[in-house]
Amino acid sequence: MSAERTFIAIKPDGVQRGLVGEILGRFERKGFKLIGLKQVVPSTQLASKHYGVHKDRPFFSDLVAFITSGPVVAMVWEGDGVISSARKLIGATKPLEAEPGTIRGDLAVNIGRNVIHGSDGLDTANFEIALWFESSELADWTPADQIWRKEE
Ligand code: IDP
Ligand code: MG
Repeated sequence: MSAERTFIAIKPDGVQRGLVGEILGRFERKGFKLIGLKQVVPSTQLASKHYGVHKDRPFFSDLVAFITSGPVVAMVWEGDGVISSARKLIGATKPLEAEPGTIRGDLAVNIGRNVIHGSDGLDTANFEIALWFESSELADWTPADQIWRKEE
């Protein structure tokens, strides 16, 4: 059985503000394993599918327009409990309510420019990974320090 994986994306504001290394480094330093990484300007079709759950919300068209406005850094990270842990690293949706120490708490102020996306559950993670990545773009590998990364 393969370990848990999640889909993480640095949104166009994070890329434009030069925060890619800062954000990527937090996941790396935490001890999660990088499985896939690419920069892509998403199509409207891709963005609409990705945010399909929000299609009836008033901010949907702005959200899709924003996410397709420039490069997004799309990633897959793997590790024990990575889905919920990544959500904790990211922080609350509203950056002004996100705890200091979280990515949004430290790096953002605006809900429409909250720098990063992370899958909110197992089904969402599987859906989003398959939506953004071909399986050939995902690398299964064993870090040399794997023993130090296990939960117990
Ligand atoms: P999440 O990114 O923390 O999972 P969701 O509720 O899934 O938050 O919303 C997806 C994205 O839509 C948010 O990250 C944010 O950029 C945007 N969004 C959510 N609620 C609002 C809002 O009330 N106004 C504007 N944008 C919003
Ligand atoms: Mg969400």
